[in-house]
Amino acid sequence: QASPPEEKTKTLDKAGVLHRTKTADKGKRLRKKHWSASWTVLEGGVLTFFKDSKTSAAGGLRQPSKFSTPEYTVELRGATLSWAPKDKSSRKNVLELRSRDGSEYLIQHDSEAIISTWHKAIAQGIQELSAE
Ligand code: I3P
Repeated sequence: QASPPEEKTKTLDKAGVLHRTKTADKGKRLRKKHWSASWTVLEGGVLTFFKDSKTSAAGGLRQPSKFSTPEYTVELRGATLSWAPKDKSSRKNVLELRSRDGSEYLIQHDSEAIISTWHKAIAQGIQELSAE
């Protein structure tokens, strides 16, 4: 099946492996945190967490959905991003992303440099969508 035309003009903003966990689903707080390392792609105003870092990274940067399954997709329009307060996690370098529909994700990387580039890219994505 051919991709819709808008798929082809999307620009890939960023991709890499991050630790993430979902903490709320449409306003409902989830009881348990399950951190996992996942292939993560920021593209066209959407942040996609793939199921498993090994299998999805093998699919390559472009069109990873052909090779692996997205686990969560977060529409950045109307989302907010901030550094997570200390009580949200014992980990360092944790970002908290809240989608407009009330789902929440923690995003983490041990490298401050790497998490900072994600912070910048996601914040920029959110800002660009709000400016439209
Ligand atoms: C949780 C697990 C998480 C941890 C969480 C624990 O235990 O260790 O990694 O979150 O802390 O409850 P379990 O595996 O038994 O579910 P962080 O790594 O983000 O600190 P929390 O209870 O303070 O959220």
